[in-house]
Amino acid sequence: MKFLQSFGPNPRRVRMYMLEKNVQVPSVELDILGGENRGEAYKKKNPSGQLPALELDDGFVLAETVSICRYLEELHPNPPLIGTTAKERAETDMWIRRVELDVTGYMLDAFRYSEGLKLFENRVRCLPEAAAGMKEKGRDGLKWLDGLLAGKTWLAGNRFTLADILLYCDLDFLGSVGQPYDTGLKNIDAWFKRAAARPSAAASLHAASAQTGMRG
Ligand SMILES: N[C@@H](CCC(=O)N[C@@H](CS)C(=O)NCC(=O)O)C(=O)O
Repeated sequence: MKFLQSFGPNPRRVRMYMLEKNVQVPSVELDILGGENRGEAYKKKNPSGQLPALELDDGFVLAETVSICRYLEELHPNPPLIGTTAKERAETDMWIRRVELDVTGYMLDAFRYSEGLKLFENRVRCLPEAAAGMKEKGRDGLKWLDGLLAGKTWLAGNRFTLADILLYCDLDFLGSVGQPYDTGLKNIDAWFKRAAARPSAAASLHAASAQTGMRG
């Protein structure tokens, strides 16, 4: 198995997940800032041209951070980061969808259309005119999550899950590229500090973060 990875919040999600699991997979580094992931060689492996991906021993290439983590969870169930019962797994999935569809998906696309435009304009269709509204949609979603976190340690209550990893890696990155969360969201702020204090948070940060100033 090979972990095809780079600097960036999505590869970091899988790095943090693997650190939490104490799982080591040999990795191959791609130059994401130089666009190696958009070249034909990589797109033959992952047609989306995005990182990360997991190349299995039979040659199959699994993309999408959540799908990669779900696969690793089946191989390495402990400690559970998705869930041990049908209800727990579904609950984690519910939070993952809320995080990605109602909060960070908007904010990460808005980054591509504004602060990240120079990097992305020749890679994907960019909608600069939509950026401001999408940032607001993301902020609305985060405010909603703030209310849902009241009285809880993690999104799924007492269980630290993949959903927390996704939200943490995305918010940490977004804060370094012009979309810091509102620290007036007291539940999000306390939750963020708890997530940042886990050893896997610092250990998953890519070396390129220091040079670029972007936390990924
Ligand atoms: N939905 C994908 C998103 C992957 C993604 O957006 N990866 C970013 C890195 S954080 C990327 O490849 N950006 C460079 C590019 O699109 O050229 C996943 O969950 O893996």
